[in-house]
Amino acid sequence: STNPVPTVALIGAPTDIGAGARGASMGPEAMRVAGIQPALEAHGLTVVDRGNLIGPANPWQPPTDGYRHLPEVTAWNRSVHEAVYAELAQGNLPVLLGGDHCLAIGSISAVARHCREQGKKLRVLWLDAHADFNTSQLTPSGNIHGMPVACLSGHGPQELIEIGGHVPAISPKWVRQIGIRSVDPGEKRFVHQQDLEVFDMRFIDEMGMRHAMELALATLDANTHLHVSFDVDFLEPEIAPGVGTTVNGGPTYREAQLCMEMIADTGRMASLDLMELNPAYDVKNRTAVVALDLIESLFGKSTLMRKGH
Ligand code: B3U
Ligand code: MN
Ligand code: MN
Repeated sequence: STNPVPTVALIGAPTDIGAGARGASMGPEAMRVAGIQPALEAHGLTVVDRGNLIGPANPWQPPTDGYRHLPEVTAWNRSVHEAVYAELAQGNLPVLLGGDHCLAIGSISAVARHCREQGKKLRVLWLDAHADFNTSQLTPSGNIHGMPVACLSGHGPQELIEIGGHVPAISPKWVRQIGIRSVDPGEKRFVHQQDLEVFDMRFIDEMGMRHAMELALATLDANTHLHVSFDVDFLEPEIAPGVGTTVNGGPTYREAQLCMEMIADTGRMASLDLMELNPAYDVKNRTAVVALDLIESLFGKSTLMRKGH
């Protein structure tokens, strides 16, 4: 791509407000300890660390009316929305360091708002073991980190679906989900009903990561903003134990690398979420190191080896 390389802006969102296990609040610091800023700078990128956003503490209460911590989740997402939107408005590439995946409501609504204002198309790649497409009626847990794709698509509580000022923030048609292997029964029906395009582990087993990614990245053009929402539980737990909700049978290290490299090759990634990293479940920050390695690939770590390809 001949586009100028944007400044990468790291935004920490240290909360586990939407999760079912505590500890994702420590994710941003674990990525800094793993060395995210110098690692990206070593690839020639300009990186600014905006530090951490501030929001309400986790009161650790049971759900009410199908939602756990809805007022606190709303406050955190408003803050994430403003921070991500501000970076995009300056021409920067925001990297949201979560924090649990409920915060994708704030970040992707900001990306969608930016795209609407700039007349750009949006493609969202959702790398996750879960579809995150629950509603208060369908959820088995009330945890809002299981609901962000539904909320962004206009199915959720008013205060969350309207954060970007436009309801729905996105169309499910703009989303491609990769690596999915744990979907609740009612959620499964809703995914089919809303026509979400899902490349689940069965598809990846049969067709390979390469084919899945070719399809997921098809029809991107020069006017497409590509957003990657990377839930660390996407990965096989053997290589990434540091998440609250591990699900066996995820992409291997090699499959995940190929996934990231194919995204990098498009030259279209313009924003990123790195979510659900949970140091309380990790072993010697191993999962943060793996996540950083994959993020480096997203930013083109291996392109030199493909020169003249
Ligand atoms: N689908 C389940 C579990 C879950 C979704 N996302 C995560 N876990 N991380 C739920 O509670 O909605
Ligand atoms: Mn998720
Ligand atoms: Mn997940």
